[in-house]
Amino acid sequence: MKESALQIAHRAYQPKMPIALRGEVCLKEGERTQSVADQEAIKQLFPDTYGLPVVEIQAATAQAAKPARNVGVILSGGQAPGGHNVISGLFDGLKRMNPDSRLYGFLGGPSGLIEGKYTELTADIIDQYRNTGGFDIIGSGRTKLEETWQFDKGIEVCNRLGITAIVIIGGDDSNTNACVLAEYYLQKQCGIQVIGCPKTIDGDLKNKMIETSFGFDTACKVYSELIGNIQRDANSAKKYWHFIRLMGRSASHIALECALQTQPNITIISEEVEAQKMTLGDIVDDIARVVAQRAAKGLNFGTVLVPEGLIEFIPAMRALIQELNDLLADGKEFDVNGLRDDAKRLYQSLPEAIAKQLTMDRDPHGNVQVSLIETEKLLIEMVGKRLAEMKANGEYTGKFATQHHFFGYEGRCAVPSNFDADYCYSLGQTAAQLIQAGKTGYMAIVRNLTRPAEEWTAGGVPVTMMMNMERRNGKMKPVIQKALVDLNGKPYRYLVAHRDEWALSTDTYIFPGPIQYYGPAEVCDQPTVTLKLEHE
Ligand code: FBP
Repeated sequence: MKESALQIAHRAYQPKMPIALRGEVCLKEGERTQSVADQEAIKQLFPDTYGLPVVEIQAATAQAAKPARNVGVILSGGQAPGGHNVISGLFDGLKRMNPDSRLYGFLGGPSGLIEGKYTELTADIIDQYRNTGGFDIIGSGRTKLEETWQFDKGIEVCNRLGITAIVIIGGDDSNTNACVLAEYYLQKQCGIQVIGCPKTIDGDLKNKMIETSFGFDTACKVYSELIGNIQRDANSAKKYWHFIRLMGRSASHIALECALQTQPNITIISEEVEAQKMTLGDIVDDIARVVAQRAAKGLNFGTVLVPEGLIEFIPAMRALIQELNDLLADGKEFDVNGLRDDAKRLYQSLPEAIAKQLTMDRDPHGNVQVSLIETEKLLIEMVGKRLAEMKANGEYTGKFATQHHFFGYEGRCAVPSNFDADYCYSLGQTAAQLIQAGKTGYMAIVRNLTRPAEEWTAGGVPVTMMMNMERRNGKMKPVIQKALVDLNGKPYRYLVAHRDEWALSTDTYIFPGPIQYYGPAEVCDQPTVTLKLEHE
């Protein structure tokens, strides 16, 4: 197989690790914990994994020899840069504890466990994938692990391979399922531990204990490079408004981070739209106003960042989507007459393409597939109409030529930034230590991430601590609480403080350029602006 120069050179990159993970370790246990909400309900559902303490890994003096362990690993959900480094960190951590330990990768996501499809990950295989993007070492999938028969199949497969621990690398839903699995295996006393790792480019798996999910850093840097390039083009040709939709599912963390990195003219934040109870018409009016103001200064160009989940945050649209979710639950056929009157009216008022996109198949977790809804085109169409009205009233005299973009898949498998390469490798090593310590129902965590890697801290957080009850597929379910953009947080407040200046200016664009892997730390090892504003 032919490889790029970076691929070859980068295999030798040695991820930086916290000091605590470099030698012998011991675990320090904190106080017992409780879930972020709905404590009684979560406790009843997770009697054996509820209330466990947070644990921190600390350096220790030489320890007794460790037994060899057979461990299985699963990549779950959408790709995120750094997944291969979680696996190589886990592999190195297990082998360091006992060279006879073995790591099995389940193929194609959680379904690999149920169907018994696996491969043994040997040193040769791992070495091919060190510091690379993608999840192709074993593949990923979105099968939901939630049924007892699936859990029992998992026991059969693990027993066959002598596996006594499974690491699930996934987002909030996959880690919720990891905890359900951990609880079931504990109750069955089948001797299989389950550990999670916080993955998702969306950045919405973060809380008091998890500073950021892996992949967010690289994905935002890739998108910001592209946005910066587009801004240079816009500044040069001065003839297009670029509407750029950014992945991220419900939360606007990616749009916000990219805005902080590139300073576009307009950034929509879904959480703000919801808080201000804005309608689609209000959003369109706001954009049209800035387009007209720039046109009055002779600037018929600009950039607009649109978070992919926007549509769900417009209150009337959210109610419609909720009704559609319930209507479509369990694969039911869609019938518009099943909607209540106001939802039906709104549905019928939408452009046909968007209405159709809203009724497409849900993902296995019952979520609407927002990446398939072309909100940027909807906005271009509606802003165009609004500007035509303004022109007729003499309120606007410019030209509105547009380009639309959707950045999502471009960033999910990029070569991980040094930050993600280091962070993920440390997460994998942490997972190995949690397994060795006999923990289950925990997620591996690495914190203090705005500091140099040697000062990071590592440990585990019980998954039940992050849970609350939410309505999914028409039923109340225990799930890890999703983190949306905090409207009192520093990253959002920074945007608000600069938004008017960025809207009308010609010289505030920032051009971040491509991710750098070699060179000075201030160029290569920087965390996201969001992390810096939140934690420094
Ligand atoms: P995860 O939540 O599984 O990490 O996936 C993130 C994501 O990239 C979202 O940003 C996007 O909406 C979705 O996956 C797209 O899903 P798919 O890969 O199935 O097209």
